[in-house]
Amino acid sequence: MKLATIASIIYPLLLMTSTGPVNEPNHRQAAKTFEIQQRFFPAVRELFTQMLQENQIISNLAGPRSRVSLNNSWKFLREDVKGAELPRYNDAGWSVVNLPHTWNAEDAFDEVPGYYRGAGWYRKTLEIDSNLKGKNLFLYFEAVNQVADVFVNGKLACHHEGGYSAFACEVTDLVNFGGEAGGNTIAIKADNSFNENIAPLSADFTFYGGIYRDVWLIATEPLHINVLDFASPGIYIDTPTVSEERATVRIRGTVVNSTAENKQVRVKNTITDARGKTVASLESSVNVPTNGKTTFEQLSESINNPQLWSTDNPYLYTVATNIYDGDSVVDIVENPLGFRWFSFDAEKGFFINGKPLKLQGTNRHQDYKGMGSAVSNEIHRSDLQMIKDMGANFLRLAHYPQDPVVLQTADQLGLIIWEEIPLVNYITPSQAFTETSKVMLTEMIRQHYNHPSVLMWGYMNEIFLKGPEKTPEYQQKTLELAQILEKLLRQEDPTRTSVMAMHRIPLYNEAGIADVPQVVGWNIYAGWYSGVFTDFGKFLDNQHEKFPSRPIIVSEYGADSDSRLHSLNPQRRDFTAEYQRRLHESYLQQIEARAFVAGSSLWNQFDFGVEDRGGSIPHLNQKGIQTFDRQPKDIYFFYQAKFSKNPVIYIATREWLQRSGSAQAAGKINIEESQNSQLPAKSSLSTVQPVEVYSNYPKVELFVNNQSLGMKEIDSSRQATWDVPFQNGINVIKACGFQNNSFSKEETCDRVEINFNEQPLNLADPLLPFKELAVNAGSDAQFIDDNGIIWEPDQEYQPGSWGYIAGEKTPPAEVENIRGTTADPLYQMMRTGTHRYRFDVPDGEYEIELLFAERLLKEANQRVFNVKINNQILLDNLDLFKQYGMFQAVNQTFKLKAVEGKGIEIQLIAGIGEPVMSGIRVRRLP
Ligand code: GCB
Repeated sequence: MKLATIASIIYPLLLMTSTGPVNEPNHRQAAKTFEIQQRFFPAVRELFTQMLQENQIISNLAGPRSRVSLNNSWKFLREDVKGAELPRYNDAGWSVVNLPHTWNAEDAFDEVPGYYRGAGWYRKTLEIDSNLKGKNLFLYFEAVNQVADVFVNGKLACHHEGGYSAFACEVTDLVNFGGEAGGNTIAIKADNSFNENIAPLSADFTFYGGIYRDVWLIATEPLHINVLDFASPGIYIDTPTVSEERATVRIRGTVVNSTAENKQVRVKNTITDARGKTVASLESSVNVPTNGKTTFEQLSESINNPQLWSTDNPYLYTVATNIYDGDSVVDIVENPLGFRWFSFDAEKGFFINGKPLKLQGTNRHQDYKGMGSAVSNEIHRSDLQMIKDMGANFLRLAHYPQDPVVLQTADQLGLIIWEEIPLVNYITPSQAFTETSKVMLTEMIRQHYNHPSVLMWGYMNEIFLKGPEKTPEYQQKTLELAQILEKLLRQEDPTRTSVMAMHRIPLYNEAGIADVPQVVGWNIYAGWYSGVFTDFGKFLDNQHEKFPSRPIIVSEYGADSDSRLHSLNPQRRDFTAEYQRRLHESYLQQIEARAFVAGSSLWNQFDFGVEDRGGSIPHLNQKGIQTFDRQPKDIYFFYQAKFSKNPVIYIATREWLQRSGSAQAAGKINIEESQNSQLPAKSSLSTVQPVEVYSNYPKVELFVNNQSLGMKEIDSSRQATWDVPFQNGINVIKACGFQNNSFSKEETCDRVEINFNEQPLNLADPLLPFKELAVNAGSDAQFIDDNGIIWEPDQEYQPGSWGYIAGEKTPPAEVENIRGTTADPLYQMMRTGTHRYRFDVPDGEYEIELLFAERLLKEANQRVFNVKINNQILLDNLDLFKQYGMFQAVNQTFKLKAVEGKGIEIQLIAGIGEPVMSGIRVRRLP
């Protein structure tokens, strides 16, 4: 047995034993395997590395065209080194990685600002059997971010710019066959440095470097369908006429001849339906000169009663293109085909196959927790499945072309696609930038031309957001670039619609750029970055009135959220799940109320990586309605209840299963009252808080601890709310959907358990003996930390209870990453100024933990203060910046006794500047 074979058996086994059970979901397993690969005990790894590094052997390929994965076992080094393209280069010390791979999966999430943007090398040896002599060989990269130089046996095979499209390079003349010269060395230098000539120059996502999609070796006969036409399938299919009754199909392509003679070839296209039945055959003959290429075009006869592709019934045909040299088939390529037609109307919105359809959709970035952009095809597929399961019919692939499997899955699931190239925030007004942008657009269109799901191509997102001074000259250059790309787009593909996404400033209209695309997309964050929810509808109405002939899509809207933050009084930018829900509920209603809005794509389906963001979870954009590892947030089910045709019943508080509150604060229900109602009194107090249910049943009944709180009608925003009296401890909540007042099946019910932590207003209440209390100082939101501790929203002191006396709330700035903690939100909010906190706890021994961070001042001696507890100075001349630096989480713990009914008083006393405090935890010692 070969060493490589032994290694390939033992190594995964070793990985398995060190990564735990193998029946975990694939992506988690993959993430762990990846982690282990990075950290595995170095000596053992080195041994297996050597063994795995034997040649990958390519032999005996079946059929006229074959495709072999080159994903496994690459040597990798994350730096630029001289001579790494040469076969003799010694890469023994490099790590071994499998593709897809990125070198930024970790450093884009650590506490050190910035991430590696530079060059990295990948090397691999490949033995190609001599029986492949005479074939044409290509390396096919689905994407490398962002510049790639591909070397074969030391020679440059191709250079590619742009990190999100595929490219192919022919290597026929560069390879050795059989064991000659020890196989072939494939070396790729990838580089994700900033490059002013390559978009994106700036954007709200991380530019993960590396070979993060699949790599293939393609082998064809010398007579073949063009592989090098911008890495497209070489075949372009469209439907010049299409209706419910009949359709015609046009098929274009290019045949390449690298034989030594001119060839007369037959091109035969067979169109089959989903069951494999042939519905049309097209045939023609083309003359292809030696070492040349010839294009062909065929038009089918009329196909009667085509099955249409739609979002409800995504019916796919297949077009098989066969190239014949005499009687033998020398190449076969298959492509999908869907029959559909569509249009946009500025007044009435979107139509597909003659029928109106509101585009109900979402946006998606391609990265995943722990993996960066290097995600498996399985994840791409399951992402789209989750979007489809939500009931969406529309997906904007923001802000770049995505993996081939994404487009295939969209075709199969029936998701309408808007795809775009990554010109985001600003441009470089240079010829070189224009050229790379044109190549990106051509690649995207040609590579994904045959996907019936794609209806819209975009080429700019919020292009006036950042960048250089927006001088009239710069505006003019940006407009010109838009016009160039628009023209190219329409030449390349007159069958689709052009779109552009813009943000809410007048410049797009003033500079004329909003007049360039056929459909305008607006990204609106009213009620998040500024303003209120209803500014959104007003803005749309205003645009529609001013530009009545422009079709409009809402291309983005959303709010960041963190499942650890909750509020009964949600506020703009508080990152609570509740605020996110309110915003989405309001926006969707405003979208639905406007027939002229063709549809919308919410921002964003999944949280995604943005290295330089510092929200409540650093390095993430948290506007996902699912987390970075795809856990649905409560708002996901609002959309499901709105969009899905399947029955939905969902108690919208799964992100908030640990609640707290005090009966008096929320409207007291005392023991007598609860005894008089139909609820049995289980504890001394119960606290009323709202619970919402999302459902598409007409009526829903809610039960709390088996007692009905009554049946309610579900309103047009697919929800109903109950005031639930929570009792201290576990509360079982059940909601059941009713079709026609009759309900029988258990599966129409949803059930959750909420652990309620009753906080009496009177801390000395003997019915609920005081144990502990944690305060999220300066914040109106409740925060649940990794240990399950609930940090209560701040409140003003009332005798008998607890709270602040004086001071002010200081909300966070845009970007704040607090080091040394995962509880960033606790430190990002604080109380500022000379102030006190009182806790009227019973006498006893206590541990008090105080939380601080310097978030605002960049110098020492600007903020110096004392902290006294029960009149004793415990922190003297605290200068957070001087002692700990900026953005560092600081915790100080003290023990003391509360005596003579005096409770605990914490005083912050200014020396220089204003004192600050972020949190307090008071715990009674046993
Ligand atoms: C936008 C951008 C998108 C951002 C988003 C946000 O308008 O198009 O790239 O991620 O806003 O969350 O701010």
